[in-house]
Amino acid sequence: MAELTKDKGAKLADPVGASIDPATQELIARAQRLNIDTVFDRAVQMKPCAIGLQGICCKNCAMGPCRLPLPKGGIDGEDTRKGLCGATANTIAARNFARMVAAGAAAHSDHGRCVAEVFMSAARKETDAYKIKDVNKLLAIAPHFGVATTVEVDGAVQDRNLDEIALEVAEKALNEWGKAEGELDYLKRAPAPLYEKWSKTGVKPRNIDREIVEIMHRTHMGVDQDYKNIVKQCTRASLADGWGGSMIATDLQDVLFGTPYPLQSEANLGVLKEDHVNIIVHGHEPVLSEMIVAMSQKPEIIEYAKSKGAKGIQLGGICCTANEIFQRHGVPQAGTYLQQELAIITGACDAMVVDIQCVFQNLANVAKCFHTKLITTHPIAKMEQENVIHIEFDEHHALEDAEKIVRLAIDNFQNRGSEVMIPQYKASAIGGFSVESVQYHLGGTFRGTYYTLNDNIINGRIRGVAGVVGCNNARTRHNEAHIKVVKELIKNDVIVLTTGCNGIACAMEGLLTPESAAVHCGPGLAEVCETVGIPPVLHMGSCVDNSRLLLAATEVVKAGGLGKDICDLPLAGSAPEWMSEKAISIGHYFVSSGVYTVFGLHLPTSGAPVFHDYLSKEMEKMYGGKWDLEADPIKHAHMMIAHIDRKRKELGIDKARERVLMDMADRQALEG
Ligand code: SF4
Ligand code: MSK
Repeated sequence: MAELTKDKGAKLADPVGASIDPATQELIARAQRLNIDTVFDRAVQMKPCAIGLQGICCKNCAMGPCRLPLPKGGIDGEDTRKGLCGATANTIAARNFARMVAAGAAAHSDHGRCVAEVFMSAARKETDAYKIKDVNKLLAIAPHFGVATTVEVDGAVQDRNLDEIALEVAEKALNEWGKAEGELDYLKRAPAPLYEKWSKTGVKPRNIDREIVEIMHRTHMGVDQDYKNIVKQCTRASLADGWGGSMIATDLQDVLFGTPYPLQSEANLGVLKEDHVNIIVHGHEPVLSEMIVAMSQKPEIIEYAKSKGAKGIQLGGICCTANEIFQRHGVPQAGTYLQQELAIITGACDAMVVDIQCVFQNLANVAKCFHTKLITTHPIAKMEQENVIHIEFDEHHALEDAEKIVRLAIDNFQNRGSEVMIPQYKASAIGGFSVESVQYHLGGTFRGTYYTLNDNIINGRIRGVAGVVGCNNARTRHNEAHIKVVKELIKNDVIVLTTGCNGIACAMEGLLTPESAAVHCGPGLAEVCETVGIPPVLHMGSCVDNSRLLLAATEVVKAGGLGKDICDLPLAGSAPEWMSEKAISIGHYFVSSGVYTVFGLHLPTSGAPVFHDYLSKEMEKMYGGKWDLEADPIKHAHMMIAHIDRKRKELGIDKARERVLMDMADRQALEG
C-alpha cells in the first residue's frame, strides 16, 4: 500500500447506513480499516450549505456572493429579499437552475458532438476502427435529417448509395450544433400536439450550442431578471438536449455500434475476478469503451494476458459506460457512480480507464494506495495528480490507443499486492431494451408496433409506465430510494423503464430478470412479463439514452388508444437519488415534453417558493408535465401512481383496471 489518504480520527460513515448493498458495505468498511477515505466518509465530514441547497446564493458577480436565506417562519406577505443589485430570490434561483440546465445540456450534447465527429470520420472512411454497423438504423434516422434514402433514376426508384447517405447524415447531424437558421430537425419526431405547444410558446431550439450559450449570457449579472423568461430559455436548452444532442448521440451510437437487443450479463463488484486482469471502464462515451471491448477480445491480447499469469481479461463498467457496454455487448456492470472508489479498493483493479463525466478526482488518491493504473483518455478531462496516466484517445488511431491501454493493464497484473478483496455479490441482469427491441418483443417483427403494450395498459394489466433514472447521491443511502421506488411501482403494476445509475442499481438488485416479476410485481404486470418473457424493469441504456424514453413514449402515442400527446399517457418520470446537473436538464426536458417528473432528496428551488411553484403549476399549463419533489421513496412512488391513475381516469380506462384486478370471488359474484 503506497500511501494513506485520510486524517486519522476523522468521523467515518456507518457502512450499513451508507448503502443497502452488501458489497458496498464490505468495501466501505475495508477502506476505513485501511484508512483510505471514500465519498461516504467525506459526506459525513462535510455538510452541505443550507442556502446553496435551496438555490438562493448568487455568485454571478464580484459584489457577491449574495445569500438570501428564507426568513425564519417563512415569508409572510411580500418577499423583500434581494441581492446587492436587487436580484430577487426568484431571479437568483432561476439563474442558478438555468446554469445547471446549461451544464447538463452541454455535457450530453458535447458527448453527442464527439460521437457525430467520429461518425463523420467513419462516413469519410478516415478510420479503420469505426464502421457503420447498423444500416437499418441509419436508414431509419436519415429521413429525420431530411436525407433521402432512395433516388429516382430514369423514372425508377432505387436505393441510394449507403456511403452517400452516411456522409449526408453526418453533415446534417453536425450542423445541428451550429446552424444559422431554422430549428432542430428532430423536433418533428415528437407528437404533433407537443410540437405545436413548443411552437406556440416559442421554445423550439434553433441550434444546440446557441441555446446553451444564451443561458450563460442571460444569467450573467444584469441581463435576464424575469424568472419566467429564464425558465423559457431553460425549456429551449433542455429540449436541445433531449430532442437534440442526446438523441443524436443515441442514434449515431446505435448506427456505429449496433442498436441494443436483449442480452444477459451480471452486475455488482463481484463480477471482478481474482485470477483475471480486471479493467474497469468508467465515464460516458462508448467511442472509447467500444474499442477497449474489441481489443480485450482479441486472441493475441488474451494470449498476452495469459503469458503474464492471468487466466483472461475481465472488463467491467462503472456509471454510464457500464450501461453502454452492457446493453450492446453484455459486459458486466461493476457498479454505480458511488462504487467507483470501491472498485479500486478491491485491490483487484489493474486499470481504471476514464473519459468524461461523473469521475471522482479522488480516484487518483485511492489509486495511489494500490497498484491500479488510473488512465484518463479525453482531452477535456485530465487530472492534476502525478500518478494519473493520460493516453489521449483519437478516432484516427483508436485501436492503437486501446491496445496500449489494455497492454498496460495486463503488464500491471503482476504488480497486484496481496490485499485483494472482491466481495462475492453479483446478480444476473438482462439489458438491451431499445425502442426498436421493445417494439419487437411486444409487437413482433411483422406488426412492429407498441400495440401490445398499449393494449395491456388499456385493459389494465399494466397500470402505467414509469421512467426511473439518474444518479446516486452520497447525501442519501446508496441505492435505497432507487430500489424502493422501483419495487413500489412494479408492485402496483407500473412497468419501469430505467437508464443511468438507476439501471445499474436495479441490475444489482436482480430486478432486470423476467423471474423477478413473479416475486415483486402486482398480478397484472407479472402476467404480462411472464407471457412476453420480459423483466418488469426494462434497461434502456445510459443518460443520453433518456432520449429513448422520449421516443418510446412517442411510439405509445402513435400506437393509439391512449391520447394524442405524451402528457395524455399514464406515464411518470423519477430521479430518486439525483446529483448531476445533467439530471436537471433531463428533468426539465421530461417536464417540457409533458411528463410528470418527481425528484428525490431536494431541489435547488425551495428557497424561492414562487419560482418553485412556477416549475410545477405553470409548466403543467403549458406542456402538461410538471416538476415535483418527494424524498420519501414510498410516497414518491405513490405520487407517480396517483398521476398515472388520474391519466387513466381522463382517458376513461380506469374501470378496465378495476375489472382486471377483481379476484375470483368478485368474478363469481358478477357471473352469479
Ligand atoms: Fe449579488 Fe446581484 Fe452580483 Fe448576484 S449579480 S452576486 S445578486 S450583486
Ligand atoms: S452516470 S449522470 S451518476 S446516472 Fe450517467 Fe450515473 Fe448520474 Fe453519472
